Amino acid sequence: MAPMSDITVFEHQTYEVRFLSTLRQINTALAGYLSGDQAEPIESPKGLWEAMRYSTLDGGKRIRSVLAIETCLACGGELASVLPTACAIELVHAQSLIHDDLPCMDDDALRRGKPTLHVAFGESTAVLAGDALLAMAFGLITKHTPITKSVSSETLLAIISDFSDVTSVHGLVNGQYVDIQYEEKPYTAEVLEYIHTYKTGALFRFSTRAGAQLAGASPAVVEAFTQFGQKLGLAFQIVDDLLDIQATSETLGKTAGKDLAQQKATYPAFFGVDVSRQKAKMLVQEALTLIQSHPQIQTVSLTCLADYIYERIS
Ligand code: GRG
Repeated sequence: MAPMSDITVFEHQTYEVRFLSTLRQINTALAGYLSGDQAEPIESPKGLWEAMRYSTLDGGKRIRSVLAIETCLACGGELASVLPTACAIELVHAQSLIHDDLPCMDDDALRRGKPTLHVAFGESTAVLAGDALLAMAFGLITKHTPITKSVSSETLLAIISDFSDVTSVHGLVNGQYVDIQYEEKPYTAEVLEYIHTYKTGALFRFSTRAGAQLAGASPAVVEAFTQFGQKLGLAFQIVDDLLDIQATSETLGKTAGKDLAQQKATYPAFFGVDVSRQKAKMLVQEALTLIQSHPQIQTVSLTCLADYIYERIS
């Protein structure tokens, strides 16, 4: 598929190499943070750490954490400032997937191309590993973010406060709750947007907002990135819904066709495939317009990521 924006194929290839390197840095940092039992082999609960690593390392597109990092860099910030928050985002994302897959939620047996955590380690370990990842995420931000000229303690407090909203009843939990309430029930376009704004949009919104805050960006730029993440998150979810009906379980690494089977509120079920794709495209374009109006932002890498969100096939 040709890039949606005016970014050249060469620029796309150049940035893909850079994103792979960013992804490796995220994975290395995550592996370090999750090596706790290796420091204290006797006292530490080995099985729990193994479960946390099983679901967090070795897989995942890392789109939210890469977005956080690229936003920070695009605003003139430094990798060291944003890396702990980027990893915290991945821990929360992993936790949300573990709990989403549980029998009492979406009841899935396949995630990231391997058995889900409760299938591999048992249900109680899966619940506890998720709990541990969620709480640990907050610690990563407070313990590992260096305080610098552009990142003050006040900035960190604001980020932690946002993170609390995103991971609670003001964010993912709310989206998941409403999503489950509407299974097999009639819903409106407003309900659909509400579910995905919270369930998926909230973590994308946090990722780009925090990325800008950690670069010491102005309030206007932080606000632009807040909306940017929100729109990209919604576009990501629409494409996710489309892939659920158009791709195979093998390509996705998770069970395809699940939304239809569980009669979930999805964009293609409500609007059809073509309108859904148009909506995703429009959201990506609107997101890019928001940041293009700030000349101090380096938009090329983010434009490539936005293109990827619309064009991805897995
Ligand atoms: C306490 C934070 C918290 C959450 C608990 C279970 C739950 C409430 C929320 C579930 C939210 C959820 C599963 C949203 C789905 C979002 C989504 C599109 C996931 C797929 O993301 P990808 O494709 O996955 O980025 P990879 O595997 O690539 O990382």
